[in-house]
Amino acid sequence: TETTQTVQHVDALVVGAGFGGIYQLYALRQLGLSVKVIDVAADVGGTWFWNTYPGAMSDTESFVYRYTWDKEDLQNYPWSHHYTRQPDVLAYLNHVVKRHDLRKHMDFNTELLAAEWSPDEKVWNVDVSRGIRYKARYLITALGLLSAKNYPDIAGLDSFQGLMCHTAAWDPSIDLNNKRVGVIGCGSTGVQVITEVAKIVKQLVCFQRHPQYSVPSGDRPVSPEYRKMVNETYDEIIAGVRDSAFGFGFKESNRSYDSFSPEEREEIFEQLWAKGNGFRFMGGGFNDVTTNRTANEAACEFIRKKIRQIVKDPEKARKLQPHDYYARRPLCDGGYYEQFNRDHVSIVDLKETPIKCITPNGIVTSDGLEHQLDVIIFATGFDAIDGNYTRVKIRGANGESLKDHWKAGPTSYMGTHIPHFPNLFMITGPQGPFCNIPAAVEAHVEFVTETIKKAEEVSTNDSPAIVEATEQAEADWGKTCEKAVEGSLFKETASWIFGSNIPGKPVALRFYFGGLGSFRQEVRKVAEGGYAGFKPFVAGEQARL
Ligand code: NA7
Repeated sequence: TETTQTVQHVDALVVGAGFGGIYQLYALRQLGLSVKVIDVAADVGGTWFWNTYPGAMSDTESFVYRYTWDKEDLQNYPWSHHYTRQPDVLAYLNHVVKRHDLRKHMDFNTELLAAEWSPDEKVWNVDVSRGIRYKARYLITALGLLSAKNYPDIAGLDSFQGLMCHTAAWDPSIDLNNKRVGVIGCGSTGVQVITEVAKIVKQLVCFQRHPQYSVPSGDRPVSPEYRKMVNETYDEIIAGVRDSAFGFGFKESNRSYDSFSPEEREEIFEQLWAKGNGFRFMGGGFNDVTTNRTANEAACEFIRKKIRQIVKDPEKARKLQPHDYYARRPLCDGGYYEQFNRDHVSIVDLKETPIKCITPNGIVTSDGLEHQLDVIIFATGFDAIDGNYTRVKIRGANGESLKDHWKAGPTSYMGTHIPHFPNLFMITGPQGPFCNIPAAVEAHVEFVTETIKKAEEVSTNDSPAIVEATEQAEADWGKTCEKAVEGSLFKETASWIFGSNIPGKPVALRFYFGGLGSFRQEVRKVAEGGYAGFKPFVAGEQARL
Protein backbone atom coordinates (compact mmCIF):
# COMPACT_ATOMS: atom_id res chain seq x y z
CA THR A 1 0.00 0.00 0.00
CA GLU A 2 0.99 3.65 -0.30
CA THR A 3 1.63 3.97 3.41
CA THR A 4 4.42 1.44 3.83
CA GLN A 5 7.42 2.79 2.03
CA THR A 6 10.35 0.73 0.91
CA VAL A 7 13.58 2.47 -0.05
CA GLN A 8 15.53 1.40 -3.10
CA HIS A 9 18.90 2.76 -4.22
CA VAL A 10 19.79 3.17 -7.88
CA ASP A 11 22.42 5.18 -9.68
CA ALA A 12 19.86 6.59 -12.07
CA LEU A 13 16.10 6.72 -12.13
CA VAL A 14 14.54 7.28 -15.53
CA VAL A 15 10.92 8.37 -15.68
CA GLY A 16 9.12 7.30 -18.84
CA ALA A 17 9.45 4.21 -21.02
CA GLY A 18 8.91 5.75 -24.44
CA PHE A 19 11.47 6.58 -27.11
CA GLY A 20 13.48 8.69 -24.65
CA GLY A 21 13.44 6.40 -21.61
CA ILE A 22 14.26 3.24 -23.55
CA TYR A 23 17.35 4.72 -25.16
CA GLN A 24 18.44 6.43 -21.96
CA LEU A 25 18.20 3.14 -20.10
CA TYR A 26 20.23 1.36 -22.75
CA ALA A 27 22.89 4.08 -22.77
CA LEU A 28 23.29 4.23 -18.99
CA ARG A 29 23.49 0.46 -18.77
CA GLN A 30 26.36 0.67 -21.25
CA LEU A 31 28.11 2.87 -18.69
CA GLY A 32 27.53 0.16 -16.11
CA LEU A 33 25.15 2.15 -13.93
CA SER A 34 22.27 0.64 -12.04
CA VAL A 35 19.14 2.06 -13.60
CA LYS A 36 15.44 1.81 -12.99
CA VAL A 37 12.85 3.01 -15.46
CA ILE A 38 9.38 3.70 -14.17
CA ASP A 39 6.24 4.46 -16.14
CA VAL A 40 2.67 5.04 -15.09
CA ALA A 41 1.60 3.05 -18.14
CA ALA A 42 1.12 -0.69 -18.00
CA ASP A 43 3.83 -1.30 -20.57
CA VAL A 44 6.51 0.30 -22.76
CA GLY A 45 5.78 2.82 -25.50
CA GLY A 46 5.13 6.24 -23.97
CA THR A 47 3.14 8.25 -26.49
CA TRP A 48 2.64 5.10 -28.53
CA PHE A 49 1.29 3.21 -25.56
CA TRP A 50 -1.46 5.75 -24.94
CA ASN A 51 -2.37 7.11 -28.34
CA THR A 52 -4.22 4.12 -29.75
CA TYR A 53 -7.04 6.10 -31.35
CA PRO A 54 -8.16 5.03 -34.83
CA GLY A 55 -5.77 6.38 -37.47
CA ALA A 56 -2.88 7.08 -35.08
CA MET A 57 0.32 7.21 -37.09
CA SER A 58 3.68 8.89 -36.97
CA ASP A 59 3.90 11.55 -39.64
CA THR A 60 7.66 11.31 -39.82
CA GLU A 61 8.59 8.84 -42.53
CA SER A 62 9.37 5.34 -41.25
CA PHE A 63 13.02 5.29 -42.28
CA VAL A 64 13.81 8.12 -39.87
CA TYR A 65 11.21 7.41 -37.21
CA ARG A 66 13.44 4.99 -35.32
CA TYR A 67 16.67 4.75 -33.42
CA THR A 68 19.91 5.09 -35.30
CA TRP A 69 22.22 3.61 -32.64
CA ASP A 70 21.59 -0.04 -33.41
CA LYS A 71 23.01 -0.27 -36.92
CA GLU A 72 22.21 -3.93 -37.36
CA ASP A 73 18.62 -3.46 -36.35
CA LEU A 74 18.35 -0.45 -38.61
CA GLN A 75 19.25 -2.71 -41.53
CA ASN A 76 17.00 -5.59 -40.59
CA TYR A 77 13.86 -4.40 -38.85
CA PRO A 78 11.01 -4.41 -41.35
CA TRP A 79 8.58 -1.60 -42.09
CA SER A 80 5.85 -2.10 -44.59
CA HIS A 81 4.84 1.50 -45.35
CA HIS A 82 6.46 4.88 -45.72
CA TYR A 83 4.74 5.84 -42.47
CA THR A 84 4.43 3.76 -39.34
CA ARG A 85 1.08 3.31 -37.69
CA GLN A 86 0.71 3.25 -33.92
CA PRO A 87 0.57 -0.56 -33.50
CA ASP A 88 3.76 -0.85 -35.53
CA VAL A 89 5.64 1.88 -33.64
CA LEU A 90 4.63 0.15 -30.43
CA ALA A 91 5.74 -3.24 -31.79
CA TYR A 92 9.06 -1.68 -32.78
CA LEU A 93 9.69 -0.23 -29.32
CA ASN A 94 8.80 -3.58 -27.74
CA HIS A 95 11.19 -5.25 -30.12
CA VAL A 96 14.04 -2.91 -29.12
CA VAL A 97 13.34 -3.54 -25.43
CA LYS A 98 13.39 -7.28 -26.00
CA ARG A 99 16.44 -7.25 -28.26
CA HIS A 100 18.49 -5.42 -25.61
CA ASP A 101 16.93 -7.19 -22.66
CA LEU A 102 15.81 -3.95 -21.04
CA ARG A 103 12.49 -4.95 -19.55
CA LYS A 104 14.03 -6.30 -16.36
CA HIS A 105 15.02 -2.72 -15.46
CA MET A 106 11.51 -1.38 -15.89
CA ASP A 107 8.60 -1.01 -13.50
CA PHE A 108 5.19 -0.26 -14.93
CA ASN A 109 1.97 1.03 -13.37
CA THR A 110 4.33 3.16 -11.32
CA GLU A 111 3.68 6.85 -11.12
CA LEU A 112 6.15 9.54 -10.18
CA LEU A 113 4.54 11.40 -7.30
CA ALA A 114 7.26 13.70 -6.00
CA ALA A 115 10.99 14.19 -6.34
CA GLU A 116 13.16 16.24 -4.04
CA TRP A 117 16.88 16.86 -4.16
CA SER A 118 18.60 16.27 -0.88
CA PRO A 119 21.66 18.56 -0.66
CA ASP A 120 22.95 16.57 2.32
CA GLU A 121 22.70 13.13 0.82
CA LYS A 122 23.37 14.38 -2.71
CA VAL A 123 20.62 12.20 -4.09
CA TRP A 124 17.15 12.65 -5.46
CA ASN A 125 14.50 11.24 -3.18
CA VAL A 126 11.84 10.11 -5.55
CA ASP A 127 8.49 8.92 -4.27
CA VAL A 128 6.50 6.78 -6.62
CA SER A 129 3.19 5.03 -6.32
CA ARG A 130 3.29 1.46 -4.98
CA GLY A 131 4.96 2.75 -1.84
CA ILE A 132 8.53 2.97 -3.04
CA ARG A 133 11.04 5.73 -2.42
CA TYR A 134 13.97 5.69 -4.79
CA LYS A 135 17.24 7.25 -3.84
CA ALA A 136 18.94 8.09 -7.11
CA ARG A 137 22.08 10.05 -7.87
CA TYR A 138 20.70 10.99 -11.26
CA LEU A 139 17.09 11.67 -12.13
CA ILE A 140 16.27 11.61 -15.81
CA THR A 141 12.84 12.68 -16.93
CA ALA A 142 11.79 11.28 -20.28
CA LEU A 143 8.22 12.44 -19.89
CA GLY A 144 7.64 13.22 -23.55
CA LEU A 145 6.37 16.42 -25.05
CA LEU A 146 2.72 15.57 -25.16
CA SER A 147 1.25 13.50 -22.40
CA ALA A 148 -0.82 15.66 -20.03
CA LYS A 149 -4.22 15.64 -21.74
CA ASN A 150 -6.29 18.74 -22.36
CA TYR A 151 -9.99 18.27 -21.68
CA PRO A 152 -11.97 21.36 -22.57
CA ASP A 153 -14.13 22.83 -19.89
CA ILE A 154 -17.57 22.63 -21.50
CA ALA A 155 -20.79 23.12 -19.54
CA GLY A 156 -22.75 19.91 -19.10
CA LEU A 157 -19.86 17.67 -20.10
CA ASP A 158 -20.61 15.14 -17.39
CA SER A 159 -24.26 14.88 -18.33
CA PHE A 160 -23.57 13.19 -21.66
CA GLN A 161 -25.20 9.75 -21.81
CA GLY A 162 -23.13 8.39 -24.67
CA LEU A 163 -19.45 7.54 -24.67
CA MET A 164 -16.71 10.16 -24.38
CA CYS A 165 -13.05 9.55 -24.95
CA HIS A 166 -9.86 11.58 -25.31
CA THR A 167 -7.71 10.35 -28.16
CA ALA A 168 -4.70 9.99 -25.85
CA ALA A 169 -6.65 7.71 -23.50
CA TRP A 170 -8.36 5.76 -26.18
CA ASP A 171 -10.58 2.91 -25.06
CA PRO A 172 -10.17 0.16 -27.66
CA SER A 173 -13.52 -1.31 -26.74
CA ILE A 174 -15.32 1.68 -28.27
CA ASP A 175 -17.05 0.53 -31.41
CA LEU A 176 -17.65 3.39 -33.82
CA ASN A 177 -19.28 1.33 -36.54
CA ASN A 178 -22.57 2.87 -37.55
CA LYS A 179 -22.45 5.35 -34.68
CA ARG A 180 -23.18 9.08 -34.61
CA VAL A 181 -19.80 10.51 -33.69
CA GLY A 182 -18.63 14.01 -32.83
CA VAL A 183 -14.94 14.95 -32.94
CA ILE A 184 -13.81 18.10 -31.15
CA GLY A 185 -10.47 19.37 -32.47
CA CYS A 186 -8.72 19.19 -35.80
CA GLY A 187 -5.00 19.31 -35.06
CA SER A 188 -2.69 16.42 -36.06
CA THR A 189 -4.79 14.04 -34.04
CA GLY A 190 -8.21 15.26 -35.13
CA VAL A 191 -7.19 15.14 -38.78
CA GLN A 192 -5.99 11.54 -38.40
CA VAL A 193 -9.00 10.34 -36.45
CA ILE A 194 -11.51 12.05 -38.75
CA THR A 195 -9.83 10.59 -41.85
CA GLU A 196 -9.96 7.11 -40.38
CA VAL A 197 -13.40 6.94 -38.80
CA ALA A 198 -15.35 8.79 -41.51
CA LYS A 199 -15.43 5.53 -43.44
CA ILE A 200 -17.17 3.49 -40.76
CA VAL A 201 -19.46 5.77 -38.79
CA LYS A 202 -23.10 6.55 -39.49
CA GLN A 203 -22.62 10.24 -38.97
CA LEU A 204 -19.58 12.36 -38.24
CA VAL A 205 -19.76 15.91 -36.96
CA CYS A 206 -16.40 17.70 -36.81
CA PHE A 207 -16.29 20.59 -34.36
CA GLN A 208 -13.55 22.87 -35.63
CA ARG A 209 -12.27 26.01 -33.95
CA HIS A 210 -9.25 26.79 -36.11
CA PRO A 211 -9.00 24.95 -39.41
CA GLN A 212 -5.44 23.87 -40.16
CA TYR A 213 -3.41 23.49 -43.31
CA SER A 214 -2.90 19.82 -44.09
CA VAL A 215 -1.16 18.25 -47.08
CA PRO A 216 -1.12 14.63 -48.25
CA SER A 217 1.20 12.31 -46.33
CA GLY A 218 2.15 10.38 -49.47
CA ASP A 219 1.90 7.08 -47.64
CA ARG A 220 2.34 3.93 -49.69
CA PRO A 221 3.84 0.48 -49.29
CA VAL A 222 7.61 0.21 -49.24
CA SER A 223 9.09 -1.55 -52.24
CA PRO A 224 12.10 -3.88 -51.85
CA GLU A 225 14.13 -1.56 -54.13
CA TYR A 226 13.37 1.44 -51.95
CA ARG A 227 14.32 -0.43 -48.80
CA LYS A 228 17.55 -1.58 -50.42
CA MET A 229 18.39 1.98 -51.37
CA VAL A 230 17.69 3.19 -47.82
CA ASN A 231 19.78 0.40 -46.31
CA GLU A 232 22.69 1.14 -48.59
CA THR A 233 22.66 4.84 -47.76
CA TYR A 234 21.66 4.79 -44.11
CA ASP A 235 24.90 6.37 -42.93
CA GLU A 236 24.43 9.36 -45.22
CA ILE A 237 20.75 9.54 -44.33
CA ILE A 238 21.56 9.69 -40.63
CA ALA A 239 24.28 12.27 -41.16
CA GLY A 240 21.82 14.32 -43.21
CA VAL A 241 19.15 14.11 -40.50
CA ARG A 242 21.61 15.18 -37.80
CA ASP A 243 22.75 18.11 -39.85
CA SER A 244 19.28 19.30 -40.88
CA ALA A 245 16.78 21.62 -39.23
CA PHE A 246 13.74 19.35 -38.99
CA GLY A 247 15.43 15.93 -39.00
CA PHE A 248 12.79 14.48 -41.29
CA GLY A 249 15.12 12.84 -43.80
CA PHE A 250 14.38 15.10 -46.77
CA LYS A 251 16.63 17.70 -48.32
CA GLU A 252 15.71 21.08 -46.92
CA SER A 253 15.68 23.95 -49.34
CA ASN A 254 18.34 26.63 -49.13
CA ARG A 255 16.63 28.89 -51.66
CA SER A 256 14.20 31.66 -50.95
CA TYR A 257 10.74 31.95 -52.42
CA ASP A 258 11.68 35.17 -54.21
CA SER A 259 14.55 33.50 -56.05
CA PHE A 260 12.10 31.50 -58.19
CA SER A 261 9.80 32.63 -60.98
CA PRO A 262 6.03 32.44 -60.40
CA GLU A 263 5.79 29.37 -62.63
CA GLU A 264 8.61 27.64 -60.81
CA ARG A 265 7.02 28.35 -57.45
CA GLU A 266 3.72 26.80 -58.50
CA GLU A 267 5.54 23.80 -59.89
CA ILE A 268 7.48 23.37 -56.65
CA PHE A 269 4.32 23.48 -54.54
CA GLU A 270 2.72 20.90 -56.86
CA GLN A 271 5.72 18.62 -56.49
CA LEU A 272 5.71 18.96 -52.72
CA TRP A 273 1.99 18.22 -52.64
CA ALA A 274 2.48 15.14 -54.80
CA LYS A 275 5.39 13.84 -52.72
CA GLY A 276 3.63 14.39 -49.43
CA ASN A 277 4.67 15.11 -45.81
CA GLY A 278 3.84 18.25 -43.83
CA PHE A 279 7.37 19.17 -42.81
CA ARG A 280 8.61 18.66 -46.36
CA PHE A 281 5.86 20.96 -47.64
CA MET A 282 6.98 23.57 -45.14
CA GLY A 283 10.74 23.28 -45.61
CA GLY A 284 11.46 21.27 -48.72
CA GLY A 285 10.67 23.81 -51.42
CA PHE A 286 11.72 27.18 -50.06
CA ASN A 287 13.76 28.18 -47.04
CA ASP A 288 11.52 31.04 -45.94
CA VAL A 289 7.93 29.78 -45.84
CA THR A 290 7.75 30.40 -42.10
CA THR A 291 9.55 33.76 -42.15
CA ASN A 292 8.56 35.51 -45.38
CA ARG A 293 4.93 36.62 -45.32
CA THR A 294 4.62 36.47 -49.09
CA ALA A 295 6.00 32.94 -49.25
CA ASN A 296 3.79 31.92 -46.36
CA GLU A 297 0.65 33.33 -47.98
CA ALA A 298 1.55 31.56 -51.23
CA ALA A 299 1.75 28.23 -49.37
CA CYS A 300 -1.55 29.01 -47.63
CA GLU A 301 -3.29 29.92 -50.87
CA PHE A 302 -1.93 26.82 -52.59
CA ILE A 303 -3.42 24.59 -49.90
CA ARG A 304 -6.68 26.57 -49.84
CA LYS A 305 -6.96 26.09 -53.59
CA LYS A 306 -6.51 22.34 -53.12
CA ILE A 307 -9.22 22.32 -50.45
CA ARG A 308 -11.59 24.14 -52.82
CA GLN A 309 -10.78 21.61 -55.54
CA ILE A 310 -11.19 18.55 -53.33
CA VAL A 311 -14.24 19.49 -51.29
CA LYS A 312 -17.31 19.60 -53.53
CA ASP A 313 -19.69 21.35 -51.15
CA PRO A 314 -18.66 25.05 -51.25
CA GLU A 315 -19.98 25.68 -47.75
CA LYS A 316 -17.89 22.85 -46.26
CA ALA A 317 -14.91 23.99 -48.34
CA ARG A 318 -15.30 27.53 -47.01
CA LYS A 319 -15.31 26.33 -43.41
CA LEU A 320 -12.30 24.08 -43.94
CA GLN A 321 -10.07 26.80 -45.38
CA PRO A 322 -7.76 28.42 -42.84
CA HIS A 323 -6.88 32.07 -43.11
CA ASP A 324 -4.16 32.46 -40.52
CA TYR A 325 -0.46 31.82 -41.10
CA TYR A 326 0.88 28.42 -42.08
CA ALA A 327 2.97 28.39 -38.94
CA ARG A 328 1.75 25.68 -36.64
CA ARG A 329 3.21 22.24 -36.48
CA PRO A 330 2.65 21.20 -40.10
CA LEU A 331 0.10 18.46 -40.69
CA CYS A 332 -0.32 15.76 -43.28
CA ASP A 333 -3.04 13.22 -43.86
CA GLY A 334 -4.26 10.24 -45.82
CA GLY A 335 -7.20 11.97 -47.49
CA TYR A 336 -8.62 14.29 -44.84
CA TYR A 337 -10.40 16.82 -47.02
CA GLU A 338 -11.85 14.03 -49.20
CA GLN A 339 -13.85 12.74 -46.23
CA PHE A 340 -16.02 15.84 -46.33
CA ASN A 341 -17.42 14.71 -49.68
CA ARG A 342 -19.32 12.03 -47.77
CA ASP A 343 -22.86 13.18 -47.03
CA HIS A 344 -22.66 11.88 -43.49
CA VAL A 345 -19.57 13.97 -42.65
CA SER A 346 -20.21 17.56 -41.64
CA ILE A 347 -18.22 20.41 -40.23
CA VAL A 348 -19.24 22.88 -37.55
CA ASP A 349 -17.29 26.13 -37.52
CA LEU A 350 -17.00 26.94 -33.83
CA LYS A 351 -16.01 30.53 -34.54
CA GLU A 352 -19.41 31.07 -36.14
CA THR A 353 -21.36 28.84 -33.77
CA PRO A 354 -19.41 28.07 -30.59
CA ILE A 355 -20.30 25.10 -28.41
CA LYS A 356 -22.84 26.20 -25.82
CA CYS A 357 -23.05 23.04 -23.81
CA ILE A 358 -23.11 19.30 -23.79
CA THR A 359 -26.42 17.64 -23.02
CA PRO A 360 -27.31 14.01 -22.32
CA ASN A 361 -27.91 13.63 -26.08
CA GLY A 362 -25.10 15.53 -27.71
CA ILE A 363 -23.55 18.92 -28.30
CA VAL A 364 -25.53 22.16 -28.51
CA THR A 365 -24.05 25.03 -30.50
CA SER A 366 -24.86 28.73 -30.15
CA ASP A 367 -27.41 28.58 -33.01
CA GLY A 368 -29.54 26.37 -30.78
CA LEU A 369 -28.86 23.22 -32.78
CA GLU A 370 -28.45 20.00 -30.79
CA HIS A 371 -26.06 17.66 -32.61
CA GLN A 372 -27.24 14.25 -31.45
CA LEU A 373 -24.36 11.92 -30.82
CA ASP A 374 -23.55 8.45 -29.53
CA VAL A 375 -19.84 9.16 -29.04
CA ILE A 376 -17.80 12.33 -28.46
CA ILE A 377 -14.11 12.13 -29.27
CA PHE A 378 -11.88 14.74 -27.70
CA ALA A 379 -8.99 15.39 -30.05
CA THR A 380 -8.30 18.48 -28.00
CA GLY A 381 -4.58 18.07 -27.50
CA PHE A 382 -2.29 18.41 -24.54
CA ASP A 383 -0.96 20.63 -21.83
CA ALA A 384 2.28 20.24 -23.73
CA ILE A 385 5.88 20.12 -22.55
CA ASP A 386 5.98 21.77 -19.11
CA GLY A 387 2.46 20.45 -18.45
CA ASN A 388 4.04 17.03 -18.07
CA TYR A 389 6.32 18.35 -15.34
CA THR A 390 4.29 20.79 -13.34
CA ARG A 391 1.64 18.22 -12.45
CA VAL A 392 4.19 16.43 -10.25
CA LYS A 393 6.12 17.93 -7.36
CA ILE A 394 9.75 18.30 -8.31
CA ARG A 395 11.76 20.31 -5.82
CA GLY A 396 15.32 21.49 -6.32
CA ALA A 397 18.30 22.36 -4.15
CA ASN A 398 16.93 25.67 -2.87
CA GLY A 399 13.53 24.21 -2.00
CA GLU A 400 11.95 25.80 -5.03
CA SER A 401 9.49 23.68 -7.01
CA LEU A 402 9.81 23.35 -10.74
CA LYS A 403 6.34 24.80 -11.05
CA ASP A 404 7.50 27.95 -9.27
CA HIS A 405 10.70 28.09 -11.24
CA TRP A 406 8.63 28.04 -14.43
CA LYS A 407 5.95 30.48 -13.29
CA ALA A 408 6.60 32.81 -16.21
CA GLY A 409 7.09 29.94 -18.65
CA PRO A 410 9.44 27.01 -18.85
CA THR A 411 13.16 27.60 -19.25
CA SER A 412 16.23 25.42 -19.39
CA TYR A 413 19.80 25.14 -20.49
CA MET A 414 19.87 23.17 -23.76
CA GLY A 415 16.46 21.64 -23.02
CA THR A 416 18.13 19.28 -20.57
CA HIS A 417 19.20 21.23 -17.46
CA ILE A 418 17.75 23.67 -14.98
CA PRO A 419 19.71 25.71 -12.41
CA HIS A 420 19.07 24.66 -8.80
CA PHE A 421 17.97 21.23 -9.98
CA PRO A 422 21.27 19.37 -9.72
CA ASN A 423 21.65 16.01 -11.41
CA LEU A 424 18.25 16.37 -13.04
CA PHE A 425 18.36 15.69 -16.75
CA MET A 426 15.42 16.19 -19.07
CA ILE A 427 14.99 14.36 -22.36
CA THR A 428 13.17 16.68 -24.78
CA GLY A 429 12.62 19.21 -22.05
CA PRO A 430 11.46 22.76 -22.82
CA GLN A 431 13.58 24.73 -25.25
CA GLY A 432 14.94 21.64 -26.88
CA PRO A 433 14.99 21.38 -30.68
CA PHE A 434 11.78 21.59 -32.70
CA CYS A 435 12.20 18.57 -34.97
CA ASN A 436 11.56 14.90 -35.55
CA ILE A 437 11.25 13.51 -32.03
CA PRO A 438 13.41 10.35 -32.16
CA ALA A 439 16.20 12.52 -33.59
CA ALA A 440 15.74 15.08 -30.80
CA VAL A 441 15.65 12.25 -28.26
CA GLU A 442 18.95 10.89 -29.56
CA ALA A 443 20.62 14.30 -29.36
CA HIS A 444 19.47 14.70 -25.77
CA VAL A 445 20.19 11.16 -24.60
CA GLU A 446 23.68 11.30 -26.06
CA PHE A 447 24.38 14.62 -24.34
CA VAL A 448 22.98 13.39 -21.03
CA THR A 449 24.93 10.13 -21.21
CA GLU A 450 28.17 11.85 -22.10
CA THR A 451 27.66 14.30 -19.25
CA ILE A 452 26.91 11.57 -16.73
CA LYS A 453 29.97 9.66 -17.93
CA LYS A 454 32.12 12.73 -17.24
CA ALA A 455 30.45 13.21 -13.88
CA GLU A 456 31.12 9.60 -12.93
CA GLU A 457 34.75 9.98 -13.86
CA VAL A 458 35.28 12.88 -11.47
CA SER A 459 33.09 11.49 -8.69
CA THR A 460 34.60 10.18 -5.51
CA ASN A 461 32.86 8.53 -2.61
CA ASP A 462 33.40 11.66 -0.52
CA SER A 463 32.25 14.04 -3.17
CA PRO A 464 29.95 12.69 -5.84
CA ALA A 465 29.75 14.88 -8.92
CA ILE A 466 26.99 17.41 -9.14
CA VAL A 467 25.87 18.50 -12.60
CA GLU A 468 24.10 21.83 -12.37
CA ALA A 469 23.57 24.53 -14.94
CA THR A 470 24.10 28.13 -13.90
CA GLU A 471 21.37 30.77 -13.89
CA GLN A 472 23.39 32.69 -16.44
CA ALA A 473 23.50 29.71 -18.80
CA GLU A 474 19.74 29.31 -18.54
CA ALA A 475 19.19 32.99 -19.27
CA ASP A 476 21.63 32.89 -22.19
CA TRP A 477 19.99 29.79 -23.66
CA GLY A 478 16.64 31.56 -23.39
CA LYS A 479 18.11 34.43 -25.41
CA THR A 480 19.55 31.98 -27.95
CA CYS A 481 16.09 30.46 -28.34
CA GLU A 482 14.51 33.90 -28.71
CA LYS A 483 17.03 34.80 -31.35
CA ALA A 484 16.44 31.56 -33.24
CA VAL A 485 12.71 32.24 -33.51
CA GLU A 486 13.12 35.91 -34.44
CA GLY A 487 11.13 36.74 -37.54
CA SER A 488 9.32 33.40 -37.48
CA LEU A 489 5.60 33.43 -38.08
CA PHE A 490 5.31 30.59 -35.56
CA LYS A 491 5.64 33.31 -32.95
CA GLU A 492 2.59 35.06 -34.29
CA THR A 493 0.39 31.98 -34.47
CA ALA A 494 -1.38 30.53 -31.46
CA SER A 495 -0.71 26.86 -30.72
CA TRP A 496 0.53 24.45 -28.08
CA ILE A 497 4.10 25.26 -29.13
CA PHE A 498 3.83 28.51 -27.15
CA GLY A 499 1.32 27.23 -24.61
CA SER A 500 -1.56 29.33 -25.91
CA ASN A 501 -3.90 26.32 -26.22
CA ILE A 502 -4.40 26.06 -22.47
CA PRO A 503 -6.31 28.82 -20.69
CA GLY A 504 -4.11 30.48 -18.08
CA LYS A 505 -0.89 28.82 -19.20
CA PRO A 506 2.01 31.25 -19.60
CA VAL A 507 2.61 31.99 -23.26
CA ALA A 508 6.33 31.42 -23.79
CA LEU A 509 8.78 29.97 -26.23
CA ARG A 510 8.92 26.24 -25.61
CA PHE A 511 11.35 25.15 -28.34
CA TYR A 512 14.71 25.96 -29.83
CA PHE A 513 13.85 26.81 -33.43
CA GLY A 514 17.42 26.94 -34.69
CA GLY A 515 17.16 23.42 -36.07
CA LEU A 516 18.52 20.06 -35.00
CA GLY A 517 21.86 20.55 -36.76
CA SER A 518 22.62 23.80 -34.95
CA PHE A 519 21.37 22.32 -31.71
CA ARG A 520 23.78 19.44 -32.03
CA GLN A 521 26.59 21.92 -32.66
CA GLU A 522 25.66 23.86 -29.52
CA VAL A 523 25.76 20.61 -27.56
CA ARG A 524 29.18 19.72 -28.95
CA LYS A 525 30.46 23.16 -28.01
CA VAL A 526 29.35 22.65 -24.42
CA ALA A 527 30.55 19.06 -24.06
CA GLU A 528 33.89 19.64 -25.70
CA GLY A 529 34.44 23.09 -24.22
CA GLY A 530 34.74 21.98 -20.61
CA TYR A 531 31.03 22.27 -19.84
CA ALA A 532 30.66 26.02 -19.98
CA GLY A 533 27.40 27.00 -18.37
CA PHE A 534 27.72 24.41 -15.61
CA LYS A 535 29.06 24.77 -12.13
CA PRO A 536 32.19 22.69 -11.57
CA PHE A 537 31.00 19.07 -11.31
CA VAL A 538 33.14 18.68 -8.21
CA ALA A 539 34.32 21.78 -6.39
CA GLY A 540 37.67 22.86 -7.84
CA GLU A 541 37.72 20.07 -10.39
CA GLN A 542 36.51 21.90 -13.51
CA ALA A 543 39.94 21.63 -15.12
CA ARG A 544 39.73 17.85 -15.22
CA LEU A 545 36.63 17.70 -17.40
P1 NA7 B 1 -3.46 20.14 -31.02
O1 NA7 B 1 -2.60 20.31 -32.19
O2 NA7 B 1 -3.26 21.01 -29.84
O3 NA7 B 1 -4.96 20.26 -31.52
C1 NA7 B 1 -6.04 20.32 -30.62
C2 NA7 B 1 -7.28 20.68 -31.34
O4 NA7 B 1 -8.34 20.76 -30.42
C3 NA7 B 1 -7.20 22.02 -32.04
O5 NA7 B 1 -7.93 21.93 -33.23
C4 NA7 B 1 -7.91 22.93 -31.04
O6 NA7 B 1 -8.48 24.08 -31.61
C5 NA7 B 1 -8.97 22.02 -30.53
N1 NA7 B 1 -9.51 22.42 -29.23
C6 NA7 B 1 -8.87 22.48 -28.06
N2 NA7 B 1 -9.70 22.90 -27.09
C7 NA7 B 1 -10.89 23.10 -27.69
C8 NA7 B 1 -12.15 23.56 -27.23
N3 NA7 B 1 -12.34 23.88 -25.95
N4 NA7 B 1 -13.15 23.67 -28.13
C9 NA7 B 1 -12.94 23.35 -29.41
N5 NA7 B 1 -11.79 22.93 -29.92
C10 NA7 B 1 -10.77 22.81 -29.06
O7 NA7 B 1 -3.39 18.62 -30.47
P2 NA7 B 1 -3.20 17.28 -31.30
O8 NA7 B 1 -3.42 16.16 -30.38
O9 NA7 B 1 -4.00 17.31 -32.53
O10 NA7 B 1 -1.72 17.33 -31.75
C11 NA7 B 1 -0.70 17.55 -30.80
C12 NA7 B 1 0.57 16.99 -31.28
O11 NA7 B 1 0.53 15.56 -31.13
C13 NA7 B 1 0.89 17.16 -32.70
O12 NA7 B 1 1.48 18.35 -32.99
C14 NA7 B 1 1.77 15.98 -32.99
O13 NA7 B 1 3.09 16.30 -32.69
C15 NA7 B 1 1.27 14.93 -32.11
P3 NA7 B 1 -7.63 25.46 -31.74
O14 NA7 B 1 -6.67 25.23 -32.87
O15 NA7 B 1 -6.93 25.64 -30.41
O16 NA7 B 1 -8.62 26.48 -32.00
